[in-house]
Amino acid sequence: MPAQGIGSSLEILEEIDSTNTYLWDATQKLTPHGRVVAAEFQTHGKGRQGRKWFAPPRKNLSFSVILRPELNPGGLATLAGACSVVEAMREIGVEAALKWPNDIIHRCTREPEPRQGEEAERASTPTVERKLGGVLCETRLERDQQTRLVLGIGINVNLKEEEFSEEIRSTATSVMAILGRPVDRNHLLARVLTRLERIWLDIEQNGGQSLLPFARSRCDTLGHLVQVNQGSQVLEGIAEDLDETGRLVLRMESGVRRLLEVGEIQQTRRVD
Ligand code: BT5
Repeated sequence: MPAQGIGSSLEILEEIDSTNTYLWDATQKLTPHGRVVAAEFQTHGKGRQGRKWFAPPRKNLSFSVILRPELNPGGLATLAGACSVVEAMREIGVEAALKWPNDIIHRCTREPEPRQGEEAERASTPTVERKLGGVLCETRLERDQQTRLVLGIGINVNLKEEEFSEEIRSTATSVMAILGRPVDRNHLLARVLTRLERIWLDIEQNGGQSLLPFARSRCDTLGHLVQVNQGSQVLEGIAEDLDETGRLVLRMESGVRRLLEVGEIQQTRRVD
């Protein structure tokens, strides 16, 4: 792991409310860039907008990284977190993908119903997406005008399907469920941090020039007709692209393009 970069300081806590909250509360101004805090168990793991993040003890990866960029990277920070997980997953044989803006998903094949007169393998194969992990990026501007970010990442690693809480059992999956064997969580964490370090340098030095093509190529959302829930409104359109700051380019039926910074995707269907 890099000597001065992300992961050069790594603390593993047995139990904490949330690794994101911990980094905001406990460390204040002395926290160096790249410090990582992981927890074996979070009593109040957080998702976005006050949602809960579920992870039983010692099965998953739940960690947060403190980042002190020169300039606020906007949506690129969340993309960096998600893409470092996607890349690390692919290295261990898990075909993970990014679901904009902050989900790491895996598509599994549902057995096709053979149509009459058609062989099973020729029938179109529907897939279902399952959530493998998520990113929660929180940003604050300090009094000295420096931006500070806490990038929290949760990955379902060695969970059996029956160990998921009931409310997410049909929508979540884990590395173990996909590969059929447990994986070493320390090695996986090291992989993700190494990828994150590289992606972060690309953001700081080149504005994410390498990150963006990777994110686009691994973004399951692109090319889909989607509904994006923005709290006050639901927008529908074709997810066309990610712009240079990580925003989703949504082409509405009218032809107008909207640039979305945040939102909840309710994916509908692929349009080729
Ligand atoms: C996220 O929020 O996906 C961000 C998750 C970030 C978790 C990490 S763990 C380390 C750090 N410390 C924290 O306290 N948080 C971060 P969102 O897109 O809002 O998704 C939340 C929703 O995902 C929930 O409402 C559930 O429906 C679902 N969910 C919860 N736990 C899950 C899990 N383990 N696997 C799959 N889906 C889950």
